[in-house]
Amino acid sequence: MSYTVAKGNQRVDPDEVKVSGKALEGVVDLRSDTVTRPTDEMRRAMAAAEVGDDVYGEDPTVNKLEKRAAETFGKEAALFVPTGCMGNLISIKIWTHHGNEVICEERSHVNLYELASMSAIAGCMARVARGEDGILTWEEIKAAIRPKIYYDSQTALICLENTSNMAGGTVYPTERVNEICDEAHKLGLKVHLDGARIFNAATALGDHLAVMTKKVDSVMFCLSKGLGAPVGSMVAGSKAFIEKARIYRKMFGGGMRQAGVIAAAGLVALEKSPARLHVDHENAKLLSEGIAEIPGLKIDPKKVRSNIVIFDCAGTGMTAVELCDAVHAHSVWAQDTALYSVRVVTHCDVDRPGCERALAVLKEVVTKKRKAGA
Ligand code: TLP
Repeated sequence: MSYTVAKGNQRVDPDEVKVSGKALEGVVDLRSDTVTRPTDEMRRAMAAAEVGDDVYGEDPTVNKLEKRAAETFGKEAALFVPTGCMGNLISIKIWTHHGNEVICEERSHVNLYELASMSAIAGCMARVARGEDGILTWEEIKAAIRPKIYYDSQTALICLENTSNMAGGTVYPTERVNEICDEAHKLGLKVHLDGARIFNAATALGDHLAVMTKKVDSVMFCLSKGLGAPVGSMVAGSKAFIEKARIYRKMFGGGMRQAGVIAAAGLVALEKSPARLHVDHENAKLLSEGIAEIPGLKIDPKKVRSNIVIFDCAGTGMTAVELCDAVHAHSVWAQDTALYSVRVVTHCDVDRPGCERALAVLKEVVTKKRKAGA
């Protein structure tokens, strides 16, 4: 049997486009905010990074990044991990035992895109709940909690995702997160936050990260998404949690050595990138408003609050893969996320003219198809 990555990811042929050191020349790559290239400042910081062996705790740049991350989130400690998936898995492993259940939203990354690692490695079952626009209420979570019957698998953890990626970058109000944490804690349950894009949520809410995440037991966030770093994510929580996280990171093969080289870019991302995220949100708004005006495409721009735009293309006569292929021919890259669902994500390597071009191409492709079908 052979495996493949998603059709959208396969479209990239490295020889197809010239790489200019930053974005791909002539391409508007809206597949994800994971595609960004490090800025010149990041590259300079990487070249100049002081390093040491981080498995011995001796990499000064990693130590600095971990300290800054903990401070930013008002947590006791933080740990640099290679990926968001590993950060989530480490957290799930710490808060659960084999045979436990983890409550998460149906469309959440831990449920759909982490290779069932919570089952395969942590030994847990995902218990999914459906929240309007990906945002769960305490009532919806409560309904999924298992009664304390000895032959029932037991709920141990609630995993929230902010922003909710596959619901279109929607944002948890901080009061909602606090209510969920308070109620969960009363029942002895832990709350982990997949905050891959928590900086986007903070920008949308105008809230402080430490306030937004005060009550969660652990938080994972990505340096390599909207913040633009080439590699890396962080987990943050209590000292005791991070001590365990360090052990599981090593167990999962993620103990890195002179990781200061990548942590240096992470530090630049952490300090510099949050201030420009509103630009990505404005561009996403522009895209969503333009898309809503194209006959055959459906989206409610009012729901677009951050850098992710997911729209329905069923009315075009094309599947999402066909639509993505058609725009790709015009150097606009988008990601199919379901049969008739397409995702475009804004980030620091796509500017407003790029988004305007993407809209013009979408319009042209859809209009052509509709005329051909008429
Ligand atoms: N998301 C990627 C894909 O895997 C879908 C993307 O392009 O959006 N949590 C959330 C909410 C995420 O969106 C992602 C990646 C992760 C965790 C995992 O991060 P990495 O890729 O660093 O393991």
